[in-house]
Amino acid sequence: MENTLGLEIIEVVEQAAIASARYMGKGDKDGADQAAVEAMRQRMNKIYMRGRIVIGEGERDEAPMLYIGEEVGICTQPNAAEICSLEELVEIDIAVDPCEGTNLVAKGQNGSMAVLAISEKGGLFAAPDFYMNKLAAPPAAAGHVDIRKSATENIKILSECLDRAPEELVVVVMDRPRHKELIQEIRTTGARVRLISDGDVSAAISCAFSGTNIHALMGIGAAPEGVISAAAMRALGGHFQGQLVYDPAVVKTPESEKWTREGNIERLKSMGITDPDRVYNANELASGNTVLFAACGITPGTLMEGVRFFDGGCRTQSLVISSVNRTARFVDTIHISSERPKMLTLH
Ligand code: VTB
Repeated sequence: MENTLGLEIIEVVEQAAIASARYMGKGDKDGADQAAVEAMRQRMNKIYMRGRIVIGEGERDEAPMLYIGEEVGICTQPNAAEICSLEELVEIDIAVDPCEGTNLVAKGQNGSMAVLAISEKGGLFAAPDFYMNKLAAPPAAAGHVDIRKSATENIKILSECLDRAPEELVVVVMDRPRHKELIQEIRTTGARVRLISDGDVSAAISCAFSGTNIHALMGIGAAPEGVISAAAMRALGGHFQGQLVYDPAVVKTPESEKWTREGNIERLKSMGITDPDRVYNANELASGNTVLFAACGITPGTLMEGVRFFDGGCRTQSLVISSVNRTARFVDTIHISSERPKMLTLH
């Protein structure tokens, strides 16, 4: 599964990123998202596989493409039996976020990417559309920091594990009113805070790499993005924990106001989640034997370059991570779209 798919999924995220990058800076976040979704779906449906979307653009009735439960890949098409030896094929679960950071693309800001994670059936936690409290940290701190501890305690542990003073640590937090106290607490320890408007997948994964100047991600983002981050962090050996947020008082949005705390606990129960307070780690969120992760920068980020167009083509940078091979592969690609481009860009 990993070798062939590993190559194909690079193209899936590349195509989504290129399509979305056309919308960069246009102030049209829905356009940026839709372009990524269409391109991702089109390329995915050319792969020789039997895939099913477990994290996608929403429920079937609210998303025309890449909805949860949608079957993707050549071997799910009506004439599949003629092309594919179905009984030999491993069924695959796929989590997608074709345009992670639609606002970033719309505003031409850094940090957006096309991203997906793949595993065998049942290998990815089918996260409900809830918020999730997250903690990501470098491999050296994995298993030492703990989301149940305070930010102050975790920064002390991080400082010991990385052998750095708190002043030399940078914690990424989403710039939201819900994080006012968290931000204050982190600053009090001496650590520095990098506030982001969107895109916590990139921030979480950046914790695993030195040179990004990101040492932790703390705070609340969306649960589906948490699963995708966990898929990468599991293979990288980084720390990732997530805890679902079911109390509407914690994150106030027009949607969350429709629900009560008890109502949310019931909703989770109906999805098979009986302990709403459970803390999930990376291995539980991405538990499959084989977990693959692929991302391609739309706008530039801490991990990857964005899409760079030139006359006759473009250049992309992607990251493919495999839990089996334990590889994090940065892939640089030139896409040639004209018969005779003026020149190919080297960087
Ligand atoms: C979160 C975060 C994502 O959107 O989902 C955020 O996980 C939305 O948060 O990375 P709010 O509802 O608080 O605005 C992203 O930033 C981009 O999809």
